[in-house]
Amino acid sequence: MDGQGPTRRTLLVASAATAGLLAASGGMAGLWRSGKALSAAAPAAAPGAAGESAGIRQVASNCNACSSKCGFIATVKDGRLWKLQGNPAHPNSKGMLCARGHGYAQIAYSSSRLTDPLKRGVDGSFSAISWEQAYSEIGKKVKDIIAADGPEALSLIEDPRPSGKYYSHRFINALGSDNYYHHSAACNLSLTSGYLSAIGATNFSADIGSTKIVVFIGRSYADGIRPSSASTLAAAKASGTKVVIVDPRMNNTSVLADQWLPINPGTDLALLLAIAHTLVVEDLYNKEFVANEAYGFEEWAASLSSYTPAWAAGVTGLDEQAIVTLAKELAAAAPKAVVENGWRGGFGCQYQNSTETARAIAAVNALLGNWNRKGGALVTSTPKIGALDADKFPALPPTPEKAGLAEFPLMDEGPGSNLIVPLYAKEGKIKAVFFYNSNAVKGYANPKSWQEALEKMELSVCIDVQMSETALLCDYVLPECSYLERDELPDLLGGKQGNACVRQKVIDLVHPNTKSCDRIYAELAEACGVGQYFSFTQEELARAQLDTLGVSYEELSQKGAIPVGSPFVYDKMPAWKTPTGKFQFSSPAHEEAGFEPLIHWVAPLVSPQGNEFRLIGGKQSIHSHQMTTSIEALMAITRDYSLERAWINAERAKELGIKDGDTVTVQNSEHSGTVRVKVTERLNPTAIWIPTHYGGSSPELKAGYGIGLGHMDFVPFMVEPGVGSAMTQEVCVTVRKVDAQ
Ligand SMILES: Nc1nc2c(c(=O)[nH]1)N[C@H]1C(S)=C(S)[C@@H](COP(=O)(O)OP(=O)(O)OC[C@H]3O[C@@H](n4cnc5c(=O)[nH]c(N)nc54)[C@H](O)[C@@H]3O)O[C@H]1N2
Ligand SMILES: Nc1nc2c(c(=O)[nH]1)N[C@H]1C(S)=C(S)[C@@H](COP(=O)(O)OP(=O)(O)OC[C@H]3O[C@@H](n4cnc5c(=O)[nH]c(N)nc54)[C@H](O)[C@@H]3O)O[C@H]1N2
Ligand code: SF4
Ligand SMILES: [Mo]
Repeated sequence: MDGQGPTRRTLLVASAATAGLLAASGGMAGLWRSGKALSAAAPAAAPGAAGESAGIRQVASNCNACSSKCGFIATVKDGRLWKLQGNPAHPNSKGMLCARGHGYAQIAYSSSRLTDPLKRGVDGSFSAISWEQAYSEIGKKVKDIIAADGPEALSLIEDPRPSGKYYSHRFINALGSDNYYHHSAACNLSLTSGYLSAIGATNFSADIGSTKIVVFIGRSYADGIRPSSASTLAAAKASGTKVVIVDPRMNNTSVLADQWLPINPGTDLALLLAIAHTLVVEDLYNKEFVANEAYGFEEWAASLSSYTPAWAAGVTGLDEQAIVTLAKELAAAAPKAVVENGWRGGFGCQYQNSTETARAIAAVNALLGNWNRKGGALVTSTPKIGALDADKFPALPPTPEKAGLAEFPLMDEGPGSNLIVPLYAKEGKIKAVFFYNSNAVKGYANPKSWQEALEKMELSVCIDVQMSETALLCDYVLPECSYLERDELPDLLGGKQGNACVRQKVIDLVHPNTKSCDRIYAELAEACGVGQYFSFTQEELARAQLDTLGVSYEELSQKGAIPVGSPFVYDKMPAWKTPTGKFQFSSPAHEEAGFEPLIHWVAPLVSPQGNEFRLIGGKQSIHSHQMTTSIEALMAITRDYSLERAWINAERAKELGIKDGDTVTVQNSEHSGTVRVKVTERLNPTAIWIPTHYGGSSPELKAGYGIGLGHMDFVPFMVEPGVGSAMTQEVCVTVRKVDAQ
């Protein structure tokens, strides 16, 4: 994609600088301000005059600081990134970026950046090598492994990005393997797998803008940020929507909430089953829906008898009457009443019962008769690329079945469970792994387990922009340029209105020896002997893909986001792409795989005993997973507000002689670490809550190194039966005050 002229990159938008001027602080400020100051109020470019001559350009692109990929308009001054403004045309940003979106842009100029390919020596130290050497050594190893063990010994793991997900998948498939996985086993694999079995789709959207009451089960719009979600909720609240937060922690969305239910962690399923019980026993459910659209209702309804509100109160720690009242309020408002779809926090991957919890959320929405109704639960679609010219973009060879399908027969197959990779590595069945945009070692399961697995591998390759904990353990580290320095394939987003969006190169390469992932994969493929599958440029592919959608490449480049397809229509029932073609209260696939087919109670795997706490976690608005802790400006905020502190309930703290601000040791069989505490009434007493961004253990990422606790360090290697999620909160710890010296 080199050689793109200013015509494509240059946006003729006339917006005055309305959104936040990038507030660069700390060490990066000098780099950011190397050009002359541009007033926040100054028009960035006049209509029809791109401002090239004045050294100012604007480019539409999108963020890479989390999977929302919000659209922005970047202003570039004298070749340097000057500021970002949310793109109003982009469905996830709707004109706003979050703090991470601004802060993470500093990665382009960060001193933590990888600048050259690296090879790890026997002593664990890295030396810079040429791309040619990296490709030829990796290519030879891949060919040797295929010759000795077949392509099924290869694997690839990524957190998907617009180009990454195409090129990564195509690369591993071209080599003859379908051992391709997303990060999902540590994010939302239980959720997508559970919804697949109930509704035949991996997710739905809660129609919050039109609902009367919304219940959030472990999802916090004010912490796990997506700007459009937060603004929709704020507007709904202002127009009278009742907002109920179910969370062991009074999270920051509480500022928009009417009610907080401080549930015992891991017991949301009991609450949902008791709501279902009440709706059925009190005859408050939608009979037309269950008669026309559902499979297995009668049997399921009969099975609910023991899930009384009194039983659920005992399990969840909530008030029995509060459960009954909530069920009745939902029924009274239905179909403009919805249990929100969630993302990670409560049931994305945390517990032995997480998949079942997702099924139960779908079932409560079904009883409310709200599927595809205004103010209810909507199954929307995502635009799909059509067939491409097979001569130009050749079909891929057949591959053996993805590893993990036999072990986890109920998992959402697309992202799969990446935990099969360490499991198979330990058995000698997988011998090579590629990581793209993924810090699996620190975030997907216990880091020691990943380390052992990687030690057994014959080849490990990490494609990253900085020296992550995963990169530190790989044989080869390949430096990608940052998202601000590369073009990517169109990004297709679903919702009430589908959209095509685009990431474009904003600035020239900061480090000349870094490359974009399309080039890295095409060149790696050539070295591995399968270059014929990559005989096209990324731009040719992007144009061909957009042609199938009837979208102009030039127009998309200029606007950054364009609506595609028809808008969602209310009241047309979902297609229910389930095996029975119906909404499923009972799942034949579960039965076939030897699991209980009806949606039912499953207890969490472990419960805190004696002095123990359950270790739970969550997002903070200024960080993304572990990766933004390398950004000094964001870590400065962490330091200023001591955001790394663990939360502990005030009563429990008192019992343990712990005061606000004390340093404690948090310990279990896997790990022990010290951290300061925040003593609070805002937490269920059975839990200790930590922000999941900290505990960085790569010395190369200085800003975050050694600060706070790393959640996954405490989590034993485990997999949720059936789907293979990491069960990240089936973990108990003890907490004791560190005596003052
Ligand atoms: N700031 C920020 N925003 C992000 C991201 C990020 O890294 N940082 N990442 C994006 C991604 S990839 C994701 S997956 C989403 C995640 O978005 P969310 O799922 O909203 O994020 P979390 O903060 O993990 O979890 C939300 C809440 O779940 C609560 N919780 C924990 N255990 C339980 C439980 O057992 N039951 C219930 N009911 N609640 C529980 C936590 O206390 C927390 O307040 O955020 C997205 N947006
Ligand atoms: N401890 C812990 N574990 C977690 C989470 C958490 O918050 N804490 N969150 C969970 C959730 S919700 C999710 S979705 C997953 C997320 O899983 P990951 O996406 O693997 O999480 P990150 O830790 O953000 O790691 C992303 C990696 O991509 C690299 N990277 C950033 N930009 C680029 C780029 O442009 N190109 C390339 N090639 N690499 C890049 C970063 O340097 C980092 O090493 O983790 C899950 N596990
Ligand atoms: S939510 Fe924030 S970090 Fe995520 S893509 Fe949007 S602006 Fe970037
Ligand atoms: Mo996630």
